Amino acid sequence: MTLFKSDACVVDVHTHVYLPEYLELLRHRNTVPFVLPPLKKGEDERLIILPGEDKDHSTQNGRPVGAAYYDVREKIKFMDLHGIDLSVVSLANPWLDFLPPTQTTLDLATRMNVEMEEMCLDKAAAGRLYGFGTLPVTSVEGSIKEVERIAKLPHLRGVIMGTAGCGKGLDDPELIPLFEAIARHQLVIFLHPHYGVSLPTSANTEVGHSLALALGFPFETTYAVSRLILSGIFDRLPDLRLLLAHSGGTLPFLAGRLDSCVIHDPLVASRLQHPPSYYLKRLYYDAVIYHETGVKATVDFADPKNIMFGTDHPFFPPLENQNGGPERWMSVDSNLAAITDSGLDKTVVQGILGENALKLLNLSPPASFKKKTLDLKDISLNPTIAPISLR
Ligand code: 5CU
Repeated sequence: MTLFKSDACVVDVHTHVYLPEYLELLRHRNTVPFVLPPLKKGEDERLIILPGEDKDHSTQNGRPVGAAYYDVREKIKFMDLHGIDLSVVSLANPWLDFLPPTQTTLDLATRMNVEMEEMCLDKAAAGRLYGFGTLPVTSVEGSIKEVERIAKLPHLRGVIMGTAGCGKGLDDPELIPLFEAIARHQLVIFLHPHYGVSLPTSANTEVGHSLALALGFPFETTYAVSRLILSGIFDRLPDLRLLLAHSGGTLPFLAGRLDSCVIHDPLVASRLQHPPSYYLKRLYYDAVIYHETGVKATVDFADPKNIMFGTDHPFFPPLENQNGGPERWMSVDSNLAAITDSGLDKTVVQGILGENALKLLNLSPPASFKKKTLDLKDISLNPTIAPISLR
C-alpha cells in the first residue's frame, strides 16, 4: 500500500492524442500508418501504426482506437482518476514523418498545431492542458516556419519529434537550422521513438507488439540520441533542450560504455568537447520506465531536476482482470509507484511528480490545483509480480 502526500502539482509530460484531422487522414490510407474499421459492429476502429504491423498475422488487426485517443473529456477524466493536475499533450507516433514535403503536408501541420492549441483552450480542459506541436519534418524549411508559428501559440511549449529527422536521422547536418530555430525560441524537443531497431524476428514464437515496444523503442532512442551527441550538436547549441521518452531508453545505463567507446575512438572523440555522458546528464528524461530500478538509475545518472512523470496515455489501458479494478491504469500506477516508492528524497519525488516540468516548460498550476494524497493502495506496485493472468 502506498499513500503519498504530495505538495506537488502533478504534471504528465508524456501523454498523447490523435487529433481528429490526423485520424481522418489515417482512415483514408491503406498502408501503414492507417486506421481500419471496427472488427465488429459497435466496437472501436483499429489503429495500425508500427512498421510491419500489417504483415504479421498476430498484429495485423492493430489495436482499438477509442475516444481516449481523441476526446479531450476522456483525457481530463483520466487525469482526474489518477490525480494529475496538468498534462502536456503531444500527437502520438508516427506524426507527419511519412508524408512528402508538399504544401498539403505543411498546411496540415499548421492546422494540427492550431487544433492542439484549441484543445488546450477547450472549456472541458479547464486550463489543465498544454501541448507539444508537430512538425512537417520531411521539409526542414517548412518545419522552421512551423517552429516560428508554434512559438506564438500560448499553450504550446515545444515539439514532439521522432528519430528519423527528414529521412536520414537526427545527426543529419540539414537539421541544424531547425535545431537552431527550436533553441532560439526556447522550445523543448520531446524526442519519442517509433521505428524500433531491426531486431531479428523469431521463427518460432509470436511476440506481437511486445518486443518492438519494450525493446525496439528504447534501443531506437538510445541509438538516435547517441548519434546526435556524436554529431557535436550540443557543443554548437548548448541550450538545445531535449526531453527523452521512456527515461532515455537505455542511456542512463549505457552512458559509461558509450563514454569508454568514444574516448577510445580518436576520430570521434576529436569532434567533441566532452565525453557523451557530459551532454547526456544535461538532457531531460521522463519517468515512463515502470520500475523503481529505472527511476533510480535515471536519478543517479542525470540531474534529479531533469526527470519528469509521464503516463503514455492512452496507450497501455487497463486490463480487465488487473488487480485494483478495471478503472485505474496499472501502467500509470506502476510509474507513480516507481517514483514514490523508490526511497528518493521527498523533494526529489515532488520534483519528478511535477515541479521539474513546471519549471522546464514554464507551466502554471491550474486554478483547481490543491495539495493532495496520491492514494495507490490496493494497486499491484510491481507489474512483474502483478497477479494478472497472462492467458
Ligand atoms: O502501443 C503502442 O503501439 C504505442 C505506440 O505506438 N506509441 C507509444 O507511445 N506507446 C505505445
